Amino acid sequence: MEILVTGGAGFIGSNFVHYLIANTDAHVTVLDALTYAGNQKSLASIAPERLAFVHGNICDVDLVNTLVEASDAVVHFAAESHNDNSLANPRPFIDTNLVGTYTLLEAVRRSGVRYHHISTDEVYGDLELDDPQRFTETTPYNPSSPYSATKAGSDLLVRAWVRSFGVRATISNCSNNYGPYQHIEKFIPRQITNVICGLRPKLYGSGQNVRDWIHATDHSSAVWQILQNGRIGETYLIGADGEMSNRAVLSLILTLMGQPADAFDHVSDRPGHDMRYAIDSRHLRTQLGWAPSFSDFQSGLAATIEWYRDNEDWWRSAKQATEAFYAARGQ
Ligand code: NAD
Ligand code: TDX
Repeated sequence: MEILVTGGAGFIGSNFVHYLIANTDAHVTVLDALTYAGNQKSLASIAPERLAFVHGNICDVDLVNTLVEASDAVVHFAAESHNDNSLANPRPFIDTNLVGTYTLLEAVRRSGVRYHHISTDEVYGDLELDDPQRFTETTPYNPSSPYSATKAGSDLLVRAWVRSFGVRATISNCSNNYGPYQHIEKFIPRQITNVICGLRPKLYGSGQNVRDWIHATDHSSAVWQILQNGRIGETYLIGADGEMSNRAVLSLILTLMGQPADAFDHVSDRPGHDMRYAIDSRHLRTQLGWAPSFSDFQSGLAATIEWYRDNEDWWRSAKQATEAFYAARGQ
């Protein structure tokens, strides 16, 4: 099987490629523009006979058509993925998340190739801390940020291309991922690398905000399950019952790294900051028999901390620019 993975040099895309190499016989082609968020080192350990790397943009119609026609399936991870960047400059989010997805949809429409679309729980907006509800496949879309609005728009394009043109597509909306190869702009690796660098971790606002954490390997196994056995046209929510407040996650990082649990700074809150995400993944679990394998967040987090300690050459060159971006925003 020939699988085209867009965004395979990014955080979750590279974890998915490693999952495919370890658990299937598939040959993988990665299409990645190597933006600030892409890192080819994340794929360096993979044997060249299993992986082809194409440096290119998902908005490049001719390139996308050629690569899609040569594939049995497309799994689309490529995106501008960071909420804070979308607040500073939304334009790349329109181009990549909307026009890029449109370009891929037109290619699979022409060729009939199977397509899986990677999306986020943020399309549903947020929940109150005490709301007994969690997001399900029928929760109305209500995105808050330019990032989540473009992801919501891309999901709706997929649904329209399935209904109007018979494209063979599935969609998954996953909660917050953690694990190796995550860019240090994101919450968990930012705080881990701050501690390693002797900088104080930074908590937005009160830190009561809740995220629903899942290991990137569990996200990958769910996507592989959906690609093989998911029903065309369906949406699957992926989550591992990992709700935790940002403050609790940060205290755990500090404790695991031998620091006092309160050795962090409160900084300006994110404008429009979503309060809580929570996923009800029963549809995926009952229909496709999927279950996560990382059930202990503390040990998964400890392994992630070790990975950033052991792989300083992977992230060090991005640290100064990342912190300069946040410093200019008072964060
Ligand atoms: P990331 O920012 O780490 O990686 C994105 C990758 O896409 C990078 O390698 C980048 O170079 C590439 N890319 C960006 N624009 C491109 C373009 N125009 N053409 C080709 N390649 C391009 O992102 P991530 O955190 O790995 O997220 C991957 C996907 O998963 C996204 O679609 C995101 O919305 C979704 N998602 C992420 C999370 C999370 O917690 N990180 C949760 C749910 C869903
Ligand atoms: O320094 C920080 N301090 C802080 O308190 C950073 C970078 C973040 N935060 C907070 C904001 C969020 O409540 O931590 C939480 C997580 O922040 P991010 O890592 O930026 O993730 P989030 O905004 O929740 O979005 C993530 O999950 C859904 C991914 O970045 C998205 O791509 C995905 O769709």
